[in-house]
Amino acid sequence: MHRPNLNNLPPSERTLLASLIQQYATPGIINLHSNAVSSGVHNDPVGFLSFHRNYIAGLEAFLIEQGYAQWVPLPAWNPAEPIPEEFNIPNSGPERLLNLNPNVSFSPEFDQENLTNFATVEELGMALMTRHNLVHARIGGVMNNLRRAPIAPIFWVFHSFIDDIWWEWQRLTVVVPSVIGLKLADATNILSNFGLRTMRNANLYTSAGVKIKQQRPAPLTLSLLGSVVELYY
Ligand SMILES: [Cu+2]
Repeated sequence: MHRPNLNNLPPSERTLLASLIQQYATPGIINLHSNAVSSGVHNDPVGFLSFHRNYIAGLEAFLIEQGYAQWVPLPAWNPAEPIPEEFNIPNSGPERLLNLNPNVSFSPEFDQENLTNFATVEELGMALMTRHNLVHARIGGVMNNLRRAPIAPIFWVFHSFIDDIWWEWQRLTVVVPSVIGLKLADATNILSNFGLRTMRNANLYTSAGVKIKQQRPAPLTLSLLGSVVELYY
């Protein structure tokens, strides 16, 4: 796993992170997810993965903006472990989380050494969705309400965990298509079909085509008509 484990953070940091997530999760942000539910994202294995990756990226951008780059990439909560008390939100009212120990393991099927048994992203996404649904159902409360679930901070770090599995699968399997010489917009389109996206970063320039760097979130850098992009899994 490449995202830090939420349960390894000191409680005071978890408290702060949970409150920042709540600040970010305004009604407009909740609606983005609710609209995605309406358009069927949770029945489409690829849409499921890519929608939530972008959704988390919005929070990560907010954290950077607020001066908390240390939580980017967003920490991940493994649902084989209990929800930490600082993430027991909401803890009262009709939407309160009902079960802090859903006890759902993603092992061994989603362990690194078994990930390549998923031949396609559709297969992986389908298997992840099923297991993911069980976690939502077992936590209950607002987490069992697809349209409102992102009001719970645990939603975000749980999806961070799912995304990390996809990221790892991509790292092991995805062949990055050549986009050298294309305009940034065209390259971005092609790459998005592979679940990859471009980002500007002038510090990681390489003119030698695709280069994989061992850092999270594993940027691949290439030269596109003189502009520099990073490809993030
Ligand atoms: Cu979910």
